[in-house]
Order: sequence, then C-alpha cells, then structure tokens
Amino acid sequence: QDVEQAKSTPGTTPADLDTLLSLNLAPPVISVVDRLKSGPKPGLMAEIKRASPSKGDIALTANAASQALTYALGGASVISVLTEPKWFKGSILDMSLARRAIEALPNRPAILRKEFIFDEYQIAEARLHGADTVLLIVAMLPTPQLKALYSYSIGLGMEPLVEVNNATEMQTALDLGAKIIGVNNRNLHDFNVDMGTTSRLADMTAGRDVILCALSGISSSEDVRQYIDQGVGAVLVGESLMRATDTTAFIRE
Ligand code: IGP
Repeated sequence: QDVEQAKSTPGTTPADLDTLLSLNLAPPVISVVDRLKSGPKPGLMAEIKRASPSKGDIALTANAASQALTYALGGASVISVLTEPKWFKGSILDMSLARRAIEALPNRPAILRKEFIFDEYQIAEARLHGADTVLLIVAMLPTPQLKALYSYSIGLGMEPLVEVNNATEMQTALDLGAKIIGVNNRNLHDFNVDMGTTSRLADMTAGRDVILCALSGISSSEDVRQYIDQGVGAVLVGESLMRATDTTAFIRE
C-alpha cells in the first residue's frame, strides 16, 4: 500500500526513480560479495533493528548513524538496516543515515536494505538511498516474481541476500543462481528460532560458489564457532548487538 502510494506521488513515480538512476544520481555501489570474500571470516552482518514483531521494542531510540559507525569500526562487513516502519519501526532515513555515517571510511561495510520486498520500486528506492544490496525472501515471492526482482537488483549492481527457511526454498535460491544465501533460523510464521536450521541446510551449498549466511538468534561467540565448522561464511546479528552495552567488546568476543 505504501509502495502504491509512493509510486503515484509526483517526484517518486517509477519513471522518476528510473530517471534518477540513469542520471547516476545514486550513491556509488560496492559489491557485497567482494566485501564478504575479502573481509574477516565469518563475515559479520550487523543489523540496525529498533523493534520486531516477536520481541517488541528493542532499542527504539537508537541513532542509526552512530550505530552504523560503531558496527563499521567493530569490523562488520555488512550493515543491515531494517527500513520497515510498522513492525520494525525502521525507515529509509535510518538507512541513508547509516550509509552517510560510514561513507568516508576506507573499505566501508556494504549497506543492506532489510525490508519485505515485493516490487522493483523498493529496489530502485533502496539503491537511490545508498543501499549496496537488498533482501529477497523466497517464502513470500512466487518464483517468477523472485526471478524478476533478483535480475532487477543484479542490473543495479546489487547481488541480493536471498533468504530461505527450508530445503525446498534453498533449492529455489540455488536454481536462481543466488551467490549470497541466508538461512533464517527464525520461522517467519510462528517466530520460533531453531539454530539448527542453518546447520541442516549447509550441505546443500557445499562446493558451490555461494556464501552461506546464518540469520537470527545468534547471541554468543559459541554460536558463531559452531557455524564456522559447518561452512557458514557470514552471520547476521540484530537483537544481541542492539542490546549490547559495549557493542565493540561484544563483536570482538
Ligand atoms: C536478525 P536477530 O535474532 O539477531 O535479531 O535476527 C535477523 O535475522 C532478522 O531481523 C531477520 C528479518 C528477516 C527481519 C531475518 N530475516 C526478514 C525482517 C524480515
């Protein structure tokens, strides 16, 4: 609904966004694949998350700019920013602020727009506001639509993070040619977290040119260590980082 509204607002119609993109008015894009491949292993995808439907308010008044800077200086390869307003209390402004805060750093982290994406419009909007990539959730997209959104994102220089939750979805992501596949340990229907979800699907990516990412529920160095042994290339952490009193120390540990 918000997307439909935006699409019909003068200045932000799809044609307007196309014009801005074709005039190269979007901030420069960096490759998330390169960032993850050249950075520390496993890569850290640190998330800016004010609230969530399963946990309620987490860090409502967090400052997106300073949070992003803390993550970047702590060594994150990717900064994920929830832009969804209703359940996660995020905004596209949070994402642009995060980007601007880290812009000048050498080897800056890549910026990920974390959103329920179902329309090319949201991908164009993400790129124009400084995203280096976007999230695509297999469970919410019919395969033809998933393919179209995937290609559109690639066309803008952004290799998407493709999220899966079971073997069927993993196969869809592999067939798509996705290079960054995230297994969500949290079931989006009942919010249950099962850390073994990533472990069980890890074999399917073995020997392929895929960066396997573990998403959700990660709260300790022990969790991370287990995943490394299973071939996990990156971990995405939100809540624990937002709640940490000393974020830098927490990342180091
Ligand atoms: C982060 P956690 O448990 O570290 O806060 O989880 C992340 O995995 C979660 O925010 C997430 C998400 C999503 C949010 C994963 N997939 C899809 C919104 C939409």
